[in-house]
Amino acid sequence: MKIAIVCYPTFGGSGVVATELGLELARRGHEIHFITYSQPVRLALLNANVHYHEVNVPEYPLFHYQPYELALSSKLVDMVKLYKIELLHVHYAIPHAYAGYMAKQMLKDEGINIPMVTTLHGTDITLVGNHPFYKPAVTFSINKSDFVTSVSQSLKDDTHKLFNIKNEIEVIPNFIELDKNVNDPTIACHRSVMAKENERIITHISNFRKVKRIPDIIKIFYTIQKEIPAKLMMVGDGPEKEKAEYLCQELGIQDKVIFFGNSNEIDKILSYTDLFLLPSETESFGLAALEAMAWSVPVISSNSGGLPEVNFDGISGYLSDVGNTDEMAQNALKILKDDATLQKFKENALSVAKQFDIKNILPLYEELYKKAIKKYA
Ligand code: GMT
Repeated sequence: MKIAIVCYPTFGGSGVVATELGLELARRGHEIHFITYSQPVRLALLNANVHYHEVNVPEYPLFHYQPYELALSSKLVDMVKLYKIELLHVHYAIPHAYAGYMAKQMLKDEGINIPMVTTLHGTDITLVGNHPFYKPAVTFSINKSDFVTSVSQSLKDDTHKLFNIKNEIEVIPNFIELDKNVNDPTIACHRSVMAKENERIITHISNFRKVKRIPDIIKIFYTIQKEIPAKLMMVGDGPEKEKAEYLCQELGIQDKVIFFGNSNEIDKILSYTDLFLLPSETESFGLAALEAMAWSVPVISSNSGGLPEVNFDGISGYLSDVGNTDEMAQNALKILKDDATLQKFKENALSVAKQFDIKNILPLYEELYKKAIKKYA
């Protein structure tokens, strides 16, 4: 199949899912065209099956806001015609489903009928999309998609609660590529640079937005490090980062917390991590937690949104109410207190992650694509 994938190219779950999906589809022989404003961060290599088409929005003094949707839909029309693309898969409803629908209409005018699959990721529904400024356009473009998927049951339920959606929404959970998690003989060496042998390594990875509750992470770690030797790895960048750096100084734990900024070495960091923290306000799925679990890292998370569908309480980690940092810290200590308990949680985390193996999830997308293409055949 020839598929166009539209996504955000930045660090962030929806872009990561879209990129990994495209790469695996390409490995399976499909021709994939990523169409977005810059090369997706996880898209290292282009090859005969993986193309990237940049959407350019020329600056013009009259425009206070550059019309990205217009440029994206025009690019989609051109690329569909040039490469004979058979299907559009747009990730994140805003503005991708809207631009995709416009492209469909323009193509229809030229006698080309192309199906569009829209995948809902989370904040496009729960935070941003739900805003009255966007709601009519988001509702319209979801209803005009040929097929709609959501990354968790919780997100599907939220979508029905918040929008008047007439389309069926199929839940296709996010996935993980487990095969890459091979034993790297240099892991011990990387670990020793970050922490002493007796220190537990705790990690958080995100885009440091308010929804991630970054101060909660610092509070949880503050309690942990009072009880056991530990280091905190804070990976990513965003509006809450600086505040967190100050908070660490105020608490006098700055020497125990390392702020990495955005990193392309997530796998390396997770490979020597003992515990992952994700106390988010809401999380439609929590891909970062799954990525950690795939590296046998147990997770302390909130119980909001789709997190209970990924992190199993008392098995792959623990879940608590949003903001209950005391309980989160106590649960973390329960896991970290001795090697045998930690080892058990590590094994469990990996075995839960295996349920989300890309090999089990990808055929669900392939089936959907076939159905979508058939609709207009
Ligand atoms: O929240 C983020 O870090 C980014 C955001 C995105 O759209 O890139 O993530 C959303 O989509 C991810 C992939 O499906 C999910 O794993 C995240 O849980 C979801 N974020 C929220 O719901 C807050």
